[in-house]
Amino acid sequence: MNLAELVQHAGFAAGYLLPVPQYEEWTRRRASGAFAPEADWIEGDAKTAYPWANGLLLLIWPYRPYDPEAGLSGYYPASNRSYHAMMDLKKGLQAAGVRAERAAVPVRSILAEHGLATCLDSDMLYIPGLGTRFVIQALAVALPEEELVFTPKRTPFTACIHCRRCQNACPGGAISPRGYDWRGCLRAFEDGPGMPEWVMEKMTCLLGCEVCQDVCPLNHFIRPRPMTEEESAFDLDKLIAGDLKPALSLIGKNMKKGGKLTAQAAVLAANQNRTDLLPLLEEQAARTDGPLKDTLLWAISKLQHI
Ligand code: B12
Ligand code: SF4
Ligand code: SF4
Repeated sequence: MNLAELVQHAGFAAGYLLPVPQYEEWTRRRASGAFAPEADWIEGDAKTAYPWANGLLLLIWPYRPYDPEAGLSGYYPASNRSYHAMMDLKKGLQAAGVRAERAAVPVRSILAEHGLATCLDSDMLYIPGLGTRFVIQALAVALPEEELVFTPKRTPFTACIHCRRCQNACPGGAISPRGYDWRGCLRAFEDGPGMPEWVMEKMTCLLGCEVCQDVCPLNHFIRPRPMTEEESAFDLDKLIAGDLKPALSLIGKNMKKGGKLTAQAAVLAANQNRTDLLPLLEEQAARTDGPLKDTLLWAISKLQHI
């Protein structure tokens, strides 16, 4: 078995084999409520969570963002592709007799600790040559002793030029001289069909927020790309009409969560002044109830008052 070849064959730009960590301070901070609820499923003490593993394979999947007018985060389609690549790699390892399981670990802390990446003021992780535009996947592995060759630690480095562009542009005020606070980050409130009004007012794209990464000069060497024909699945009219299947096949079924995509499409339609979508929004509102209906009504009211 050649681990580097398997990683490359699966389509990852890099795979780092690292010791299984045990982050007591990280776990304590999380328990004190310092982290967003989305971090609840992560195992700070990976040694206890994966006692059979002797290594962690951290996998890096770079991607290009979409043109800003596409109104879609490039991260989530890339995340879905990298997830399937990781599952293929897992099967390849298992076929070679190596136990491998997806690991829910604090991937940024691990990469930063080993000098393989560095954290910017925007709270995004940066890798030279990739900017912040990459997805990180992790596999816990039980490799035979002769294969257990860890990636050497590098000297920690800095990259942020503290230009404050992310701070000035962040629509929620999440980035300040005191650091990043998830309570101001739009993405933290976009997981369901209902969203706080301040989030809806400031949303600029579907599936998360791209603003701090778009403005960062450390990303400007990465050319955005137009959407493909297949990605027209994210057209707002289709999502508002509830035609979600083609879009979900590109981002994963777990993104469905109670009308979240339809809700985000309605909000974006309102923020983009898409009065042409008013009849469709009204039709959908008439046959919906609960938080999704409230979101549709918010979008309708906004469009009616332009
Ligand atoms: C919870 C979570 C969120 C929360 C909170 C985000 C946050 N910044 O804390 C919400 C839902 C808001 C969110 C939003 C987004 N997220 Co998110 N999120 C996560 C998740 C699941 C856990 C992160 C976490 O625990 N944060 C708590 C912080 C404090 O801990 P940490 O991540 O370990 O990182 C800190 C340490 O590394 C520490 N540190 C710095 N130097 C050193 C050195 C040492 C030795 C140590 C030990 C630690 C350390 O500083 C880091 C930053 O505070 C990770 C996936 C994962 N498995 O980790 C993805 C992840 C961080 N998210 C990611 C992305 C892409 C996003 C969004 C861009 C999505 C979008 N398009 O909207 C936004 C960006 C928001 C932002 N500016 O950070 C990517 C980031 C990739 C990258 N290049 O950095 C990740 C890694 C997912 C992935 N698998 O690729 N996310
Ligand atoms: S925009 Fe400027 S301050 Fe913000 S992360 Fe990028 S380099 Fe750092
Ligand atoms: S993802 Fe958006 S809301 Fe969150 S910190 Fe970046 S710019 Fe601010």
